[in-house]
Amino acid sequence: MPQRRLLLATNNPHKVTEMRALLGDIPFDLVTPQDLGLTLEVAEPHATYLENATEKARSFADVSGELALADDSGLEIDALGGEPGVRSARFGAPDMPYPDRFALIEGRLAGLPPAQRTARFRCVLVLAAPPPDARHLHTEGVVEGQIAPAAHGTAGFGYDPIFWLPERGMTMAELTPAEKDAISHRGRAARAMATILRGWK
Ligand code: ITT
Repeated sequence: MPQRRLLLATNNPHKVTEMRALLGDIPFDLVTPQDLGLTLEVAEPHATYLENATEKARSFADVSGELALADDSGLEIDALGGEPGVRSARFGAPDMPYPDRFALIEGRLAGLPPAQRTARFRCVLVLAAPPPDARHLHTEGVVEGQIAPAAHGTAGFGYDPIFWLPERGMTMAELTPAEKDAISHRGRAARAMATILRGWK
């Protein structure tokens, strides 16, 4: 019997790679917007991950008629009052290269000791059913760390090279993909979502 489909409601290829690994054993065929020939840019005007992720999941489910899973995530730096937060993908300028963003952040944290460089990655996943079923639900995951003064590592994406994991003595970008998945914000949110999807009727 063909499996049901789950649309990964994202235009970020790094998220797709991580979600494929994290949701590999659920009873759904994972498809991307590209697989469906779908081009959809959803504005993310809201102040919370949950509102933005709900908007993305709902929009993709409505347009495609598929069960859709959206991810809204970001880096929260305590000394910057939680910035860049929901604006992580646009911090500095929408297309600013990450090394420039790292410099911007370090410019604002310069001189702070490690104890005042605390930060976390947060991920909110929203699952939205296609019409006429209007159900949606969410899971959330967090990983705590610090902002490293300089970038290290080449794995992962986004802010991973400056996200220092004190208990590992390395940045998120120095972990293998499997090691990142085991501890990451997305890994935590995805494992909770996988449990829900295994029981989804
Ligand atoms: P979609 O909206 O299409 O899913 P996006 O990249 O615009 O893609 P977000 O608005 O949720 O998604 O922004 C998330 C940003 O947070 C992402 O672009 C990175 O800058 C940062 N981020 C999220 N998860 C991360 C991770 O695992 N490692 C490093 N940076 C991450």
